[in-house]
Amino acid sequence: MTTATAAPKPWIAMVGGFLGAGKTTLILAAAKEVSRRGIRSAVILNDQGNVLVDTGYATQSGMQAGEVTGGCFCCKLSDLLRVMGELREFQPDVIFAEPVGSCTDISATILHPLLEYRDEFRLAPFSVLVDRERARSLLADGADPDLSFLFHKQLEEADLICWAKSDLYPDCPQISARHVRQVSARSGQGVAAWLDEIFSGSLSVGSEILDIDYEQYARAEAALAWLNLQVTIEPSVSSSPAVMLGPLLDHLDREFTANQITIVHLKAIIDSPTGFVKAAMCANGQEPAVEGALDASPASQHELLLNLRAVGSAQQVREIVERELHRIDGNLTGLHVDCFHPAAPKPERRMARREATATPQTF
Ligand SMILES: Nc1nc2c(ncn2[C@@H]2O[C@H](COP(=O)(O)OP(=O)(O)OP(=O)(O)O)[C@@H](O)[C@H]2O)c(=O)[nH]1
Ligand SMILES: [Mg+2]
Repeated sequence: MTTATAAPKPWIAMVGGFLGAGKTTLILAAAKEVSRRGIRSAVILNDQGNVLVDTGYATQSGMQAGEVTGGCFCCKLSDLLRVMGELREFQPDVIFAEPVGSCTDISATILHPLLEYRDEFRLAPFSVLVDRERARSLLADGADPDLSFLFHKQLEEADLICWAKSDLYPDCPQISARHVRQVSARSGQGVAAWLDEIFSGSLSVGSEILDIDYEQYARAEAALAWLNLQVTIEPSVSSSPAVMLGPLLDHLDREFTANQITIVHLKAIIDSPTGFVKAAMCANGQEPAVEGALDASPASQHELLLNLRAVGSAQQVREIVERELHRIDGNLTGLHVDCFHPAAPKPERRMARREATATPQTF
């Protein structure tokens, strides 16, 4: 790993949680909060494919971003270490890292291996974000067994559970976990206190190592269809980014619902010379959450990135997305679509024994 700078050891803060839990949004809110304190931060995004909406969003938001693509952090640990080293060139005090939202066993395959690099990095406790509505559906009887398995495993290995989106859900259900708090990236509630806690040295890192059946884990991840898409759109009539994106998401939602494909997280970012717009939905029929330049002027060219995670057939998902894209009145160029069911996770390393886990140093 690169040790080119004489800067103090940066913190590595892993922020996990299920697809759509609010990881990227919280990291961006946390970056603003630490910046107010004069602390520099960077982020590492991660995905099974390439062409990441999250990286586009983080970069548009002014954050120094690196990414590990083509597999989760655990299967790409050497890539994660390389990107952590590369980001040190920018002398961040904190590097937030967001594992793939369907990924688990992070304590054994990422945190404990990273603890061996404590001469170069300080590791913060592992925060796992939980969306209350997702928890309600995945903890209920009759929940999708694959998604429920992943969700339970993620909760089990958290050093700290954060009930996310507290602006929407002020109450959080009782769960048996040692450390729990509430945050809202949207209102800012709890973000500063969360940061204070993870950098206080008061919580252990990698306190739980999972007992996990990798065959079941592989089956659960493979139940998801994964689509990452990039395209340049030149509409016949100049249009604002919001006008380009809104109808596309509406049509996709309608078609997925008609074909019994369950949206787990559909997110898109459209970048135009007049501004960018990001939109996301975490369920069929949900009003998309939209951010960015909603009032941007019409433009003649737009770069679209779209990432979809859904329960259904990858082949069918690809057909629907390509069909809806081609309904747009205009020219499409540079279309690149990756669509697959995630391969079985094969971690580069797995440490089944617990290391010493205290984090004694603070800022
Ligand atoms: N109201 C509200 N919405 C939020 C908050 N945080 C995130 N969201 C919304 O939740 C959706 C998912 O947020 P992301 O930050 O993309 O979630 P993620 O966990 O990074 O998702 P993946 O990377 O796909 O796993 C987006 O529509 C966000 O705008 C919050 O604090 N309050
Ligand atoms: Mg994200």
